[in-house]
Amino acid sequence: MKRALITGITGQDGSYLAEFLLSNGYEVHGLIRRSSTFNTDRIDHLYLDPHDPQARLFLHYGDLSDSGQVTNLVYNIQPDEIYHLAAQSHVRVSFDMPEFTGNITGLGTTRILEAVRRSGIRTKFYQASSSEMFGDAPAPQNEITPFRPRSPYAAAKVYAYWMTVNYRDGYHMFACNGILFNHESPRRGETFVTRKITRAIAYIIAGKQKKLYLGNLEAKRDWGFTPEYVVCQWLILQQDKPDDYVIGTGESHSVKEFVELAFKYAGIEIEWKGVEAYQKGIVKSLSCRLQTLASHVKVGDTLIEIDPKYFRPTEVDFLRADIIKAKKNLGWVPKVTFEELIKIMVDSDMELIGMNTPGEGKKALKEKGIHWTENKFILG
Ligand code: NAP
Ligand code: G4F
Repeated sequence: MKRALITGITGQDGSYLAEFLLSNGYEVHGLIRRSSTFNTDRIDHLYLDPHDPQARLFLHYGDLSDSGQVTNLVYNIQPDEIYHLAAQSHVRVSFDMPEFTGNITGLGTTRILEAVRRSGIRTKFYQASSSEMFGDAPAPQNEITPFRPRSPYAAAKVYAYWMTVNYRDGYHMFACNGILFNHESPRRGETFVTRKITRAIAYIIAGKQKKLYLGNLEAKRDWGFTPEYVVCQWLILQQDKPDDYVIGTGESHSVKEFVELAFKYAGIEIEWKGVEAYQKGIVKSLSCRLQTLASHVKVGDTLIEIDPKYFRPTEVDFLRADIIKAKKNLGWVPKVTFEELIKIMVDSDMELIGMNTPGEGKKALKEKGIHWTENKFILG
């Protein structure tokens, strides 16, 4: 039985990766932070009491700022594979907390790499690198595109990227970077833009929220479906040689397009009025289904407004992945489209607050052989 250590197991990616590795026979160890409230919602469905002979998921307290504990864990667990996903991962927050972000998102990687080196174990190491590192480098971006980071988060990730490369070259470690473009899912954190939008739609329809306040609507991202991306994280460590890979869909869409399609799927057609960066999203028309489901929403209502507090001092305008290398070496191609991703997320957020959904998200997944039951995705 292979043994994996996942840092960031309570996060979006960590939870899907744990699910994937467990379903492939791994023993999985996860690093979690002590918190005064439970922070294991995303993995509770995977957890068994450690006394249970069937238990293959084990959680350990630790923090990326604590090199002693990180080293102990790496040495004691002796994992075959380490997936280092933990980070202060929010770009906007990194402008408010640049030093903390450098410590956790940047130095955190060095602490794990050093723990591996000092404990002398042979393990494969995956670093969760990010398309944010490309910053304002022209799209499409691939493995040889120069990094031009535009935030403290991106700068910290560039540092961690190069530390990973240096430990691979200097100490012959099987250390790899997965340079992942944005990936989303029903388990995405609620303050990232996609989930903020799909959750707001459900709340607006349920009468629990009046408006959605956003920042820059023009930024373009290459958005994919997370359960497919964690398979790449695993594939990267299954290759004969350690290497770095760009993972994305090759398609890019603006935040505005995401808003329009998500509202439309829920039955609300949006039109934009007002000056460029401060446009308002107004209800142009409502589907029959919605007129019955949400009689409090009316044509002419303003549902979306811009709040400048969500603007960033420096923005990344346009990300689009060139995934030729991943296709060739990993044999990986994403199946879930942008429109399907939106439907999956809207369905899920509506379901979460007990509403009937249009249901097309689930249908699309089924057609692609991805089964979505009881909060789990099983990739065919
Ligand atoms: P996420 O949902 O924000 O999860 C972050 C994880 O890191 C959580 O488990 C969090 O624990 C943990 N963490 C944060 N600070 C920590 C600390 N000081 N010590 C230990 N654990 C800590 O992020 P994600 O979307 O799953 O992304 C996973 C990784 O991929 C991150 O490194 C992110 O930067 C990178 N990435 C993400 C994307 C994307 O589109 N999602 C794209 C490229 C790269 P708590 O639950 O206790 O907060
Ligand atoms: O959803 P976002 O916060 O994601 P961002 O900044 O692209 O970062 C995510 O993807 C990276 C990969 O490229 C990861 F490395 C990182 O960890 C994280 O997962 O913002 C997307 C875009 C930005 O251009 C932002 O300015 O949406 C724009 N935006 C507009 N209004 C907003 C909002 N972003 C957020 N979070 N909230 C808004 O209200």
